[in-house]
Amino acid sequence: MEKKSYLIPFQSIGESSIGYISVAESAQNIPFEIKRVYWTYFTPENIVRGRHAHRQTEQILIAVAGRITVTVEAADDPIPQVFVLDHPNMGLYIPPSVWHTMQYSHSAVQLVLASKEYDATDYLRNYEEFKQIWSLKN
Ligand code: T46
Repeated sequence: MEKKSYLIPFQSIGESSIGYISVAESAQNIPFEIKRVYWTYFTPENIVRGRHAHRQTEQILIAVAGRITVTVEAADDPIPQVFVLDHPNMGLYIPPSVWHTMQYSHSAVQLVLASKEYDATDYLRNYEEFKQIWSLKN
């Protein structure tokens, strides 16, 4: 059984009169050592990004502004799950071997915490290959 995608609620430290801070820390609330951080912004609303799975990289996606609709499909479960990230205190953990796509509201800024440095060979960008590799494993 592969690991599943799941939401990670971050604590909102503060109050409305002074604003909030949320914290991601490897030994505390992140299930891997963070090796890379990147962010995505100014994505037109009609664009679907992603359309890939990772061989090894684990990630957490956070909509630090705006709204992100993330669709995930686990290699061992053909029924896709849809997560709407619309609050900066919520993260979505995506394990390896999960096909994912993202759509962004106009103002969305996506922050991603990743368990590995960037490596183009870690990406599976062909959906048929993604399904085939999984079926060969089982
Ligand atoms: C993911 C989703 C959530 C780099 O050179 N270094 C990097 O660390 C990253 C993340 C990307 N790039 C280059 C590779 C491509 O030439 O940036 C370009 C766009 O990457 P991509 O088409 O993979 O972008 P998205 O938005 O479809 O996917 C990104 C991440 O790449 C991916 O790992 O899971 O965000």
